[in-house]
Amino acid sequence: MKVLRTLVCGAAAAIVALTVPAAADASSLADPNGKYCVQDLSDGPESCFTTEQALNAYQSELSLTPLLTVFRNTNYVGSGGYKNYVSAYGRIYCDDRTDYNEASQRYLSADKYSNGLSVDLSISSFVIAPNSGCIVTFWKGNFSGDSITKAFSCPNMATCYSGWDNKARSLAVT
Ligand SMILES: [Ca+2]
Repeated sequence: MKVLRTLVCGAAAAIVALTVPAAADASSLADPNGKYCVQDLSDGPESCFTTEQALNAYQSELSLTPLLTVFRNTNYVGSGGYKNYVSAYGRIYCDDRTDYNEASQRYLSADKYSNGLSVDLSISSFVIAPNSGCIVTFWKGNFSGDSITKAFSCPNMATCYSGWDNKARSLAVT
């Protein structure tokens, strides 16, 4: 019923405004209590949705392809919890500059996976968007302490980088 109601509202809005930005429909499905979230900006707003389908629709309509997806489990198992990070500049790639963060989070304790669990001290695998040119840096502190900077996806933080499984507390995509 919720979907039906939203569609009806969207149709009514289209009649009144005649032109409705494509993103408006997907954005209208946003639910602050939803567990399927995407972080839009550096320490900025995130958009959450009740269903994975709604999150995907939102990202699709905004042309937002996650530059980085982190997983609570190894081998990119989404059912164990995942979180997407998209470009703060609305891009699907990273340029050569490394002094601008395309996406970042100083306090991963503020971020939740799709299943509601905290991202802090729990990342076990991650995917960097293929051909995006992005690199990711993880820190063991809040933009402080030991760090690693990587350009390729990793299915198992324990074997890719010794001592880094469940250790990241902040990250930046550049
Ligand atoms: Ca983990």
